[in-house]
Amino acid sequence: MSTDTDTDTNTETVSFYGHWICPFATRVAFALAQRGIEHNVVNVPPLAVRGPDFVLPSEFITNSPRLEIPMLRIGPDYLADSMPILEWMEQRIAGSSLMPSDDNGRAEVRQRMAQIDQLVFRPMIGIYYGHHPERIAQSCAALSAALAEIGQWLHQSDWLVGSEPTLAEAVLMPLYVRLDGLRALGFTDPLPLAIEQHRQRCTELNGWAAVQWTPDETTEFVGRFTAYRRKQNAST
Ligand SMILES: N[C@@H](CCC(=O)N[C@@H](CS)C(=O)NCC(=O)O)C(=O)O
Repeated sequence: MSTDTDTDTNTETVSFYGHWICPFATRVAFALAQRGIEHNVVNVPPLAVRGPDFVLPSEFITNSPRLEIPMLRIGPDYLADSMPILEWMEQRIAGSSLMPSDDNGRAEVRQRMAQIDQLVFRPMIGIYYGHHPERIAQSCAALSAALAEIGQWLHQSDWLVGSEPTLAEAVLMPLYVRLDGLRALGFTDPLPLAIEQHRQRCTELNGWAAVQWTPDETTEFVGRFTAYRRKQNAST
């Protein structure tokens, strides 16, 4: 893995604005922990989870153009949006990189990140925001097809790109974090063996401990979306 960076700003304060329930925030939380980057955590619940008295931090309002988590501060600078944040962390914070040192390897990681984002996130979110059984079944089928394709990548290596975990693992991690919740919400297909083995390996990484859900968090996630489905179905 590369230790090349444009500038060494490891002495700068890093603050992470996120929330456990947000899959995009999980990507950044994982990368911070996996890389061992010291940081402050500022909990910013998404709108649907926010209590009525919650006040958004002023610097979040100023620096997250869509008012979305995750947002990261490095020294005086801020950035929102998970994929650009992951890249920015690589440029701004030296050491323990999650990118290969060669251009081809980096290009492959970026390609895999984009593929995971496109293939996995839409059906994954479609499962828990789905309320019509047919749409939920379609999302489950699309997620299984995505995992079958990603499973192929793992036939050459233990990791999604090359011989070590990379930012591609950071992008996929939210699936593994909420898998039990997805199961409870109707995703019953077995994981391809290569994906199950990859999931197991990921749970042994340092970053996993920072993002894994407690049983209570899984229960809260399932309860929220069960109630959401009930409400949607009652109004249609
Ligand atoms: N493309 C963004 C999406 C981020 C996003 O959708 N965040 C949600 C929470 S999971 C959010 O903050 N929504 C605004 C809100 O709920 O207040 C990324 O990859 O970071």
